[in-house]
Amino acid sequence: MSRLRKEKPFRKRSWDEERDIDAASREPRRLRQRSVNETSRLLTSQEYFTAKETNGIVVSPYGVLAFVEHEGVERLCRVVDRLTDGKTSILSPGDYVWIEQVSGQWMVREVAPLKSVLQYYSEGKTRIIAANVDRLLVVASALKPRFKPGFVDRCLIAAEACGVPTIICLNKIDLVETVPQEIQDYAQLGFTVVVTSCVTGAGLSELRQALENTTTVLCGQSGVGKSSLIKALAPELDIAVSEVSRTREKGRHTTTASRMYRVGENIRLIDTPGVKTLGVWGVSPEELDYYFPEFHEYALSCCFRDCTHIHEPSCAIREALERGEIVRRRYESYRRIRQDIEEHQERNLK
Ligand SMILES: Nc1nc2c(ncn2[C@@H]2O[C@H](COP(=O)(O)OP(=O)(O)O)[C@@H](O)[C@H]2O)c(=O)[nH]1
Ligand SMILES: [Mg+2]
Ligand SMILES: [Zn+2]
Repeated sequence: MSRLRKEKPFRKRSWDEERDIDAASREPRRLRQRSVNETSRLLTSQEYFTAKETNGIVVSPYGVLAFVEHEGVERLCRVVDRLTDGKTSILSPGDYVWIEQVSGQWMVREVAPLKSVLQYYSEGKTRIIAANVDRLLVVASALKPRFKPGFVDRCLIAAEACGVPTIICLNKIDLVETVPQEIQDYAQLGFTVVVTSCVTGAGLSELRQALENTTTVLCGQSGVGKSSLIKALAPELDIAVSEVSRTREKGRHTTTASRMYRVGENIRLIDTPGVKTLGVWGVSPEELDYYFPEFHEYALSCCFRDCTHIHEPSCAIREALERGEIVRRRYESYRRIRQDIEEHQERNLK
């Protein structure tokens, strides 16, 4: 297929060199300061962009068009050629843009540099889920679909690799008698956990509180109740839940068919129908242990500096595991993810 334009669409690295977050993200991950659920290092959107530079925020990109929130209303805009490849634009939900009207047609003329970006890897490509997000809300359900902590682990790693703090939400708690042990483990590890039900309303005010003043992306398997949660927080919104939304989204060719919703004055939520799983392929096997915070205090005591914590003698992590100081399920999750990453690397080298 011939391209309409030769030049690749591009985003200015920065409008202001001091604010070049790309430079920071080029540092090796290990060197970056981190702590579980750290939130203070992210500037708020208001701090980062002044009104002069941008006047809208992308709600949902659609081919060379985009819905943009501007002056409190949603406008359908055309995206300037420079920011498209003729078929799709480089915009993601959450992108800050400058829009203006040209002979009656709203146009996206400029896009701001990224403050943060939530992305995943798929088929050797980086795909952006959302831009300028403050949080990732990892949604799981207690039942229907069955609770899969391994999926939650992967989401936590993918978010951490993007420098995006996380909240874990266990929904559909009305369907079970007790909160699963794995959820209690996450809380004990220092992750923020909220347990909710869209049916009984349990935990919803706590969830709202946790989301206050943020732009948050919801991710999780299909059917866990992401759309229902948004609807529960903002009943006035017209959101499709369940089967309807799933079939409709199949026809869309953008992989990031996500959409931003405004909940009250201070909360923006980005629903991600297309994201079944966040690949953690951006993470190398050697640095995977770094994404398991409970490993940190032991990892330095392993006999081998490049210990994989799988087969080496005198492995402090496996010793801690035997003593019951590391949760076995998390360790098994580490092994599985590590194996996946290695297999993925091998496939890509062939
Ligand atoms: N029992 C129960 N069902 C729920 C809850 N939240 C959502 N559901 C149902 O789960 C199904 C999938 O919900 P949906 O919001 O479309 O999930 P999504 O695919 O993650 O957006 C729908 O039939 C909802 O009515 C809940 O808290 N409890
Ligand atoms: Mg949905
Ligand atoms: Zn080890």
